[in-house]
Amino acid sequence: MVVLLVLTFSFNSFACQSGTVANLPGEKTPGNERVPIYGYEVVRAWPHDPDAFTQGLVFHDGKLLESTGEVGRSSLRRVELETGKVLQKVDVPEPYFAEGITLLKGRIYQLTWQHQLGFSYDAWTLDKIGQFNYQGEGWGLTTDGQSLILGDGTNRLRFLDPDNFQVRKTIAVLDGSTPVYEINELEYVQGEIYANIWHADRIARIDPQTGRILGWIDLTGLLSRGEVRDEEAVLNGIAYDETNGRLFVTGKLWPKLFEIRLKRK
Ligand SMILES: [Ca+2]
Repeated sequence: MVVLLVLTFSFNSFACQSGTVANLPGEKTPGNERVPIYGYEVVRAWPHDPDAFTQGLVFHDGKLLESTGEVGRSSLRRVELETGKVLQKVDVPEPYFAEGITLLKGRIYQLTWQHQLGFSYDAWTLDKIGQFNYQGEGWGLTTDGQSLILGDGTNRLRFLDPDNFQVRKTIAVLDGSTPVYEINELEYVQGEIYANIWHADRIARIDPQTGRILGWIDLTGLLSRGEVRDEEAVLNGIAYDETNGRLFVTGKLWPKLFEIRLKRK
């Protein structure tokens, strides 16, 4: 009984610290449940620009849209899946460090890391059509078709109204009762949010309603040792081809991009 009270108390305290959190404390006893772990099999591997510091990845109309980071090297690109060839590129000027992207209603939204400024583009031409502000850092971005879902490197995901960028709701991502920090690139996949975790070989599967971790995808060994040297060349970049149910993953400065299929471990 005491343990239960302590757990409930800490869970509630956490939710309060995070502002308006949509999680429902007490709905389930947090903590002791083991979430499923998934492995993978590689369906196909394709070339990927090894100079692309991947921060955002989206599949659209048979091509990939990719956002690359680092000051002076940031960009938005349209990339041919099969060859990795950059078909179109818009440079993001200094001092901005580009981060996550998503596509909603014909517009691409792109975050920047620390400038609290995002850019929007026409998805067909990549013409820049606007900019917007948000609080805190910008890391990953995706959409459920209604809101922009923004990660800031903590365990919070904020749902923004794409018309005025006001926060509609915030969820705290928890694995049982443990906050999952440094949530990076995001992808909305069949009613779940898939998320890279910075410097981890794992993708989190997150319930968009509660923030609860529904499963982990273990991608250990996807890229062979020695294929990248940079310490920051970590797994980052998830895209989903909704029409054909294909899941793509890559990493920062990775020479390859993979289509993978999940296997329950
Ligand atoms: Ca993505």
